[in-house]
Amino acid sequence: MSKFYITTAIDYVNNVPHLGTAYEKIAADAIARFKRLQGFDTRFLMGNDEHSTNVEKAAREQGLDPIAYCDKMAEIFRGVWKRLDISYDDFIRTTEPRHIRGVQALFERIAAKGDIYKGKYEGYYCVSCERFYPEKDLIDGKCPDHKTPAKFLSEDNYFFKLSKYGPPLLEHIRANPGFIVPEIRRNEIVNVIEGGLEDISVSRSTGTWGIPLPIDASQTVYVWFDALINYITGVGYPETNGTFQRYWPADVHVIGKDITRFHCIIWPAMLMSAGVPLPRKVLGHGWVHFQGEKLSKSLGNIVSPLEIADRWGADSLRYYVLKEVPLWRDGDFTWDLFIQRYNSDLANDWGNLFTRTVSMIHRYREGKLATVEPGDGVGDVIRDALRESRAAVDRYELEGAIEAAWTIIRRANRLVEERAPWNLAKDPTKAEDLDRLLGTLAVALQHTALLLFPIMPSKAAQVWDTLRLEPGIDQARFPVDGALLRPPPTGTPLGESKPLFPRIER
Ligand code: ME8
Repeated sequence: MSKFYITTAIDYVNNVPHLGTAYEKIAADAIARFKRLQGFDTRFLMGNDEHSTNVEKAAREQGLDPIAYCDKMAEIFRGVWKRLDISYDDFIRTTEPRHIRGVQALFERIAAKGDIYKGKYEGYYCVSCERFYPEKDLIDGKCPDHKTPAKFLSEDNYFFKLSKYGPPLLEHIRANPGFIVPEIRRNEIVNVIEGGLEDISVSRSTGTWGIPLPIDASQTVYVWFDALINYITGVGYPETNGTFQRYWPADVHVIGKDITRFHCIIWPAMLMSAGVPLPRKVLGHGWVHFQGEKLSKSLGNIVSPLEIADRWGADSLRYYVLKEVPLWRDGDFTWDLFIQRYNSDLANDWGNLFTRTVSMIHRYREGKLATVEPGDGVGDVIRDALRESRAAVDRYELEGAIEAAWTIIRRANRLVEERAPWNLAKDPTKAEDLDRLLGTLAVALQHTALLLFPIMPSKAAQVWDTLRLEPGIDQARFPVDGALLRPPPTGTPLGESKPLFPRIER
């Protein structure tokens, strides 16, 4: 069986998850779920990035020991991901012994290669980015991203010979056009490398909140050097048999556009130095804004994904962000558009197809299907949708996969209008036509559940179970190309027609 290994950024835990971090996890989750449906042996890794100065500061502000604080935050993060139905297979924390061991092993290999040397770092550092800045990149002495003053540091540190890896990195990027997507990110990275890479400091001499350097325990590993390694410690590194051998290299790292440089320059250079194969792809997704503004604490517009999920369900939040914020560009969350999408796409289109189909089968046929051969060309619409969904996911266009499901929904709803089953039901000579129509609608609905399961897992499961399909939808697999799923049973009464998405009244 082919494998598929997908990761997200690991989050800093100085704040709780917000809409932006949730978006990334929802998108990666949908991809992982699609891959499982397509029969891949899928591994989905997430985690928390704990050795940051900001995390330590947040802990101290709460009067907690950093590790006690991180334990508490890990529970909070996991709770949010559970509520949003994020189906990670493993969750790594950078304070775990398995990670620390792997970081030290990789560091030692890089040092053994002769790529680490001692030097003096003098320059600016933004604590929020956890990154060193050349003075020329600061604006009035402030971080261009966070607009907060950068700190001047002067420390004896260990450096990594990043400069040496510019040429092989460029060669790799040119030989593998799919390595960095979307293209705009790829061009950005190529420009940075062509501008010349400088060696980077990879240790800190102040503080103890971090992983001790294996070659000098008086220093800790620079937090980014530490964090990036989670992608391999999460599959067992430094052990290179078993899980690591099975899943590495990762098929895709899903991360935000602000941190592509770490993932497309520093990380692959570290791996090249250590002789570990590079990940296949880095996907630098866009930003989610809220009501047109950047999400920021100072603007006070940090919406909790839980608030949306608690009011309108996790599935409708998942649907909204995946439909409205394609991975390759920025997008916006507004309450107006959310309510509009919810009422028109979810309540009217999909929800209505579900309730009307199931209610008619109850009303006219005591809940039982007589035949499940899709007619009226619906079989072909489904076959095309299955193909298009798969192709869209291969291009990481989740909005395209949603659209594929909607071709079935629209066709089926139109069929109801055209064939007017309420009239067929009045005419005993049309009984067979009605049976065929109801069977067609049920099969259409079944396939919408399959295609939307990665996007809206809990509503898709409701549709699936109502149609009395077995085993459960989490065991379902895409049919082979050109085929349809095994249809719902005939003669077994369907479940109740409970509304999928009760309308939101303004
Ligand atoms: O950067 N829209 O952690 P983080 C979309 N610990 N994505 C957003 C976003 C928004 N408004 N805001 C943040 C870190 N993100 C490091 C990563 S990985 C080895 C270490 C994304 O908690 C952001 O781009 O600041 C990143 O991919 C993720 O959320 C975590 O951000």
